[in-house]
Amino acid sequence: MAEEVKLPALGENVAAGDVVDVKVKVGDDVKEGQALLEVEAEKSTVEVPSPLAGRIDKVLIKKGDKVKTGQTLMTIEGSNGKPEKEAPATKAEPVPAVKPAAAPKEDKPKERPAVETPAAEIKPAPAPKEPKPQAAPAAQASKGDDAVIAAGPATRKLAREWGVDLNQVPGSGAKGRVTQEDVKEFVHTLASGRGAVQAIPPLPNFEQWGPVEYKPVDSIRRKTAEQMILSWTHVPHVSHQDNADVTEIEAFRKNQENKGPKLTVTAFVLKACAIALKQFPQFNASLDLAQGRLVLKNYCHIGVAVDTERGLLVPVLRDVDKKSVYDIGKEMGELAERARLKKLSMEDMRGGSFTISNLGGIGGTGFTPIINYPEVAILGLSRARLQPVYREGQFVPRLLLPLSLSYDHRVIDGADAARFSRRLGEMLENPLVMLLHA
Ligand code: CAO
Repeated sequence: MAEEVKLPALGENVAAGDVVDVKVKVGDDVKEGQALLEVEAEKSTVEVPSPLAGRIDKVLIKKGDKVKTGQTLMTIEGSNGKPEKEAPATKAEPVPAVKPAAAPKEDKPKERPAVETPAAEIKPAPAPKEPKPQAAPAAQASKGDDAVIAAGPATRKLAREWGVDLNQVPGSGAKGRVTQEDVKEFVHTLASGRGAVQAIPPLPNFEQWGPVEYKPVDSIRRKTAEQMILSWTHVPHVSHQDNADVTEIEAFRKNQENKGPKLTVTAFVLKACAIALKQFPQFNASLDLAQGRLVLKNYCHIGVAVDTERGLLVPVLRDVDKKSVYDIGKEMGELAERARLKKLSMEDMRGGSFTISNLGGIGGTGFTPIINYPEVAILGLSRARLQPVYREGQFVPRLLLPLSLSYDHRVIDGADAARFSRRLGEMLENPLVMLLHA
């Protein structure tokens, strides 16, 4: 009898994804573990491997389809007409692990060294290690960490459009299922209490003013939009601007060229941030209003915004405080490359406690980055420029790097933001100071 291949759990609270590639067709012989299709969810692409060796009997999905966890994707006739590996008696439904999809060959720059596939496979729905995002004070406490939110597609669509995290919505349906009415009620409560969320009015028909084109919003853009709405509607942002004199760092960086791994200004800023975050722990925190506490993190995992063809991705560098500038530079280069080659796993993008967004390689004099909720601060960098600086009675040319620090004003006061930025500036101006810290 043919064996059904079902969509395994893609990650915590990830109930569905988009099929971006189907790698087999009916009649194809496949080996156990061979990639059958690629599914994109939560900004990462994962391969669904074949659970057995055999011949493809039916393909029930196509590129572009939305698929849910547990949905039958295809059926396979096992070698000799039966599954090669019997499922253990206790296991009712075999759910294979999924792993990050390999990059398409044509995307791979010819002269770059091969990038290793991450060794660790994504196991179905690992136990969550970080708290759920907290709602505004008007909202009730969120559901248990393990809860996969039960809600229909129309409810999910409504929640997405209104920027509502379904984790936060108390469900009134059977077994706690969240209904459209629950989402509306939730928004109403928030809006009447704090005016934090407002329904977006429907768009006019633009065709009445001229020709238009329609481009589907892909899952990465959708996820980015959801995250931005969540942060922008719940967090009172302030952006503080400063400059850091990176003349010495730039001279050192140029001097080090071809003597070791490539160093960019971002690697030095990451190191400086790791030191400053220890000195200003409220910047390395999350606000838990429901529990009435600030969660101060004793680890330093910094996300770095990476601009890719598919949109913004934010892989996370772990334990930046424990690494040298060389190691940080090397690791950041590898993560950015994996982001651009579609090789990041969901785990690579989780658990950050602070974020850096460097637009300086492109240009600009300053901007107001949006905090990567549930973090409380983000540092934006713009293009470092040679500028005349008045020193000891004369103007001298110095390379000034604009720093734009956005912070959650519920947690961080303006004076602390100014101190934090100045501390960064001092370390970048005099990088030897960084040697004094682990
Ligand atoms: N000012 C001046 N020069 C800068 C700079 C800055 N702020 N940032 C980088 N540079 C320089 C680098 O030092 C490097 O110079 P050399 O070629 O002389 O060595 C060059 O620009 C290219 O750097 P890079 O961009 O390849 O590497 P990076 O480590 O500085 O940055 C990364 C890595 C991933 C941050 C960057 O490639 C990137 O994707 N930036 C965009 C982030 C983004 O989209 N943010 C917006 C998020 S919100 O929509």
